[in-house]
Amino acid sequence: MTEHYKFINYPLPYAYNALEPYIDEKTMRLHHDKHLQTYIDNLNNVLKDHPELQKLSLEQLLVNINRLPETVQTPILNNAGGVYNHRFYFSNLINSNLKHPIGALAANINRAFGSFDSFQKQFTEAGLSVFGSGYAWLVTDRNGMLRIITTPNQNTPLPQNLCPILNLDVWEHAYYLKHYNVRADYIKDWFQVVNWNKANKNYLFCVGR
Ligand code: MN3
Repeated sequence: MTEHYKFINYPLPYAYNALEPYIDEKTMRLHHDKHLQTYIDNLNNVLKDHPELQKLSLEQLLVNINRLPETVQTPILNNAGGVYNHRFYFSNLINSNLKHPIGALAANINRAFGSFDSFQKQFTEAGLSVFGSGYAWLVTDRNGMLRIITTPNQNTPLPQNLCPILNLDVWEHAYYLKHYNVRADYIKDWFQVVNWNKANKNYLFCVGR
């Protein structure tokens, strides 16, 4: 994808109510149309005054974050990160009957974490361990090994050369309307709407890169 400035907010690849009853329509509307839109608008505003950065993709901005002009590092980290993380989150959700990993990803989750059950426990713990706002991620490292990590705020795994397979948004805006303050309930429901087909494709991309 060679998308660069000026970024736009693509529609969700499913209806706002498609993830009901696990993630509610109102949350999806606000999350996509307000929260993600704000990150897009703010990113465009930062880039407006930096023509030298306008040809860079989101990934290029984020991988090279420490080499950007110092004054734009934080706003680009927060806002390009906000766009990247939300697009990734939304694109890995679906309401289907497939509730577990498939293919090469399934085999390697078993290898790395013992079983899908054990993976779910460890991933849930990671999501619960994020203090304040951030994400839990399933990534591959530079050796292609699966790892669970967390990132604060809108940081991404990209500068650490980690390749994302799944991310779980644990900012309160992702769940507060339906699950109130009970992040564990949201994580349980999120597992019902993970797009494991897409996750397996992400995995194959990551180990082939
Ligand atoms: Mn969010």
